[in-house]
Amino acid sequence: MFTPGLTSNGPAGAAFTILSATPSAVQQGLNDWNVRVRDAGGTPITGTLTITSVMPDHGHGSPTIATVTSNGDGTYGISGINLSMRGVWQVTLTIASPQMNDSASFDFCVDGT
Ligand SMILES: [Cu+2]
Repeated sequence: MFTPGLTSNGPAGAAFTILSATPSAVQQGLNDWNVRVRDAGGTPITGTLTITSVMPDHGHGSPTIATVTSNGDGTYGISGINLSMRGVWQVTLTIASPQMNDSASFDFCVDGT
């Protein structure tokens, strides 16, 4: 279940937070998120953010690729996260920057609309 502010921490200490989402509840189909990445001390991490979305139970990913835009302040806009089927999705965010490399995952159950 998605709630604004949902955070997942990576093994290197990065905190990936979904600040807001459109639609506000994760839905089957296209989703847009605003994401913040900080290190364990709360410093924003500006770098290259990538996203993957897969259905572990089905062995496939999204049929189209999301677009990530860095706002230059440790926040990122992600558009077109394509959760194309009902079921369990694992969405992984990965940050690459001179400060840190890390990744963390979110698990969602998409129940259709
Ligand atoms: Cu599937």
